[in-house]
Amino acid sequence: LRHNALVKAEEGIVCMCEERARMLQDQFAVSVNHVHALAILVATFHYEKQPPALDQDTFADYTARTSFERPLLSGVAYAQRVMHADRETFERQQGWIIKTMKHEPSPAQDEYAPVIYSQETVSYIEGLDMMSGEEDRENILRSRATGKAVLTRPFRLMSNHLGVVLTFPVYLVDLPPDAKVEDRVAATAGYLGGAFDVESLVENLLRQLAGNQELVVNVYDVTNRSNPLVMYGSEVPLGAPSPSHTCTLDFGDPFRNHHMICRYRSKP
Ligand code: WA2
Repeated sequence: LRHNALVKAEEGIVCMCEERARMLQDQFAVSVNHVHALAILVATFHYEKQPPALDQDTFADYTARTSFERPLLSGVAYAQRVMHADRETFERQQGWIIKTMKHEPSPAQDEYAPVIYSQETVSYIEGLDMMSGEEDRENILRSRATGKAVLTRPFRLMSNHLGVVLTFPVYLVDLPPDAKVEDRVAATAGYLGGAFDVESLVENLLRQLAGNQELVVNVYDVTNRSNPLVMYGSEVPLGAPSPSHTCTLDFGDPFRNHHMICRYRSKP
């Protein structure tokens, strides 16, 4: 009997964990797909029209009205690539100066990635050089070198919530899939991205599921197997061993690996 109860508990946790992993992965994938479409929107209306047929008001309106398409993103924005030689002209045209993510005037850099369009929910990054933050900068460099969607490791976003940033590159010209890195970098116009507010939006998602009370869910970035990074959930060490289940998650960036671990809150 005791054995049976344990088997039942283990089967239950497998089902509940797989349900949650599938749900999270699906909501992540639809959000990434929609950001991809926004990157194409910027390429089409900002760069392929002369003069640009896009401005902050239009971007803010469109992204607010389509936010239901990006259930796990707290907001999206477009950062333009600005080379140092073009900084003065850019700042004069915009009427503001490029600031760092610490809200100081940006010191001289080879290049910058100031946010020119933003969803209102993340309006606090407007005018900030996204290359001034380590995680954002690494994302920008990796996205433009690969032409693909990339994710940061989990870190504290400017909202102060734990999450990850998603970045898509926007190019000035159409590039073949096998384009060389230097050609990709040379053709880079800017970066369309958004913040996955994992801490609050995944909490919301899980709260809606049956069995939420009894289950402890953790998500880790396990890219470096020997140093798993918490992406969701608490890091508290476990007491007595209880049944647990691990599911692999695919968030679409082959450079990163993630998994979910589910346990019962108290021994069943
Ligand atoms: N967006 C919102 N909150 C953040 C953040 C971010 N990055 N970084 C830290 N907190 C415009 O990759 C380009 C968005 C960066 C895109």
